[in-house]
Amino acid sequence: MTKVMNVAMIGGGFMGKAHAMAYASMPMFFWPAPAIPHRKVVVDITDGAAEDARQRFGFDEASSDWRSVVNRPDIDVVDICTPNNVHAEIAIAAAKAGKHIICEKPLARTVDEARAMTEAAKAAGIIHMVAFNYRRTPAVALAKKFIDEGRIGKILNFRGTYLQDWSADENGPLSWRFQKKIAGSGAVGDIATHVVDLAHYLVGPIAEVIAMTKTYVTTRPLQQGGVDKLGASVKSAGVERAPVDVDDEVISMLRFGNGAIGSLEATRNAWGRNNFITLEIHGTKGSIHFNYERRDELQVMFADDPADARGFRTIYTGPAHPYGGGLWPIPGLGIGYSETKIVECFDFFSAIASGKQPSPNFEDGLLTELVADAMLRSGETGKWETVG
Ligand code: SOE
Repeated sequence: MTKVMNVAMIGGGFMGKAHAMAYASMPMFFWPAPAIPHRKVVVDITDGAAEDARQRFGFDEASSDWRSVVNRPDIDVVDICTPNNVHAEIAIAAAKAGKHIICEKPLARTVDEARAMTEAAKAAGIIHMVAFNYRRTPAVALAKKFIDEGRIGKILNFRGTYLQDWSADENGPLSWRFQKKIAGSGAVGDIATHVVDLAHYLVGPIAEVIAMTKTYVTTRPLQQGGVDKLGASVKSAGVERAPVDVDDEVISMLRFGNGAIGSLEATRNAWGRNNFITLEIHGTKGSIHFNYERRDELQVMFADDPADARGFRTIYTGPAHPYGGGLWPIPGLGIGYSETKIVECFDFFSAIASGKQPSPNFEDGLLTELVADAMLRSGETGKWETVG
């Protein structure tokens, strides 16, 4: 009999939707499943919001008191889908209560918080994971396989971008993502960290950065009705505006510990770019290119191909590729954001079943936070900053 594990999900917003969907779907894709996640309790900030989330996302119970929920003996897993400002408090309490934890990215607002969470998780001996889901795209995992097999050779250069446009409208409301006390930082913490995580996964640890950060829109209309709408324009006339105190954009050069060099750009103000995560990696034996907006494809060039056939080839991921056994049976049927979350859920419960930490775990999340911190420092000093 496959083990059933009770999940308490804290936060019933956008990420709550993604995680609840993954809990329901994971065993349908990956069977036999490493465990069956049972949607036991969902927590939100009011009883009404929690009850809404319970009905919508299929949980047994609703609560507005995360503290009592994380201490319940019948809860096996705590899932943190809240804004960043409460990640540390919830994770530390859940670790002390001996629960396995999956936490949305970025791990925390600051290095100090990320370090405290990592220490608590390690001391408790629980399984911990940070939800950097883009590693879970089969084409990205295939890139990792080619790199690990040496088929690209020694990696020389990494170029990564994450471009979106949901904050390009200056009348988009002041979501918590524009407030340092809640988010920690702007594009750096929210989306550059995804690219840092991918760079760490594919290339290795980043050792030094030099970065420019920029805030284009310095005030925004206050959110109406407390709803966290991403990018939805509000009528600015008569709506009180408040300061934005985080970065809109970061451009950084990177030095990796293994000698590779690279660059990273992240912005949420690039009109026309929706979820434009691109990676290009050049090695001594070939190159790799990936664009999340064409996420079923990996572009690969092998330099030892005959001269008359040399060039990028397009591989459509399917059953022959990572996670292919669980996902769809024919290449080209296509995956979406949901599947990356289903794979993430599979990897998390596989880690619990095997007792081996998954990656990225809180230690990896802390390393990413250290890079983000170095970028923010460099944005101030204009100098190369060491990570750590
Ligand atoms: C907003 O930039 C956002 O929701 C990020 O917070 C997510 O991590 C990203 O996957 C999609 O965009």
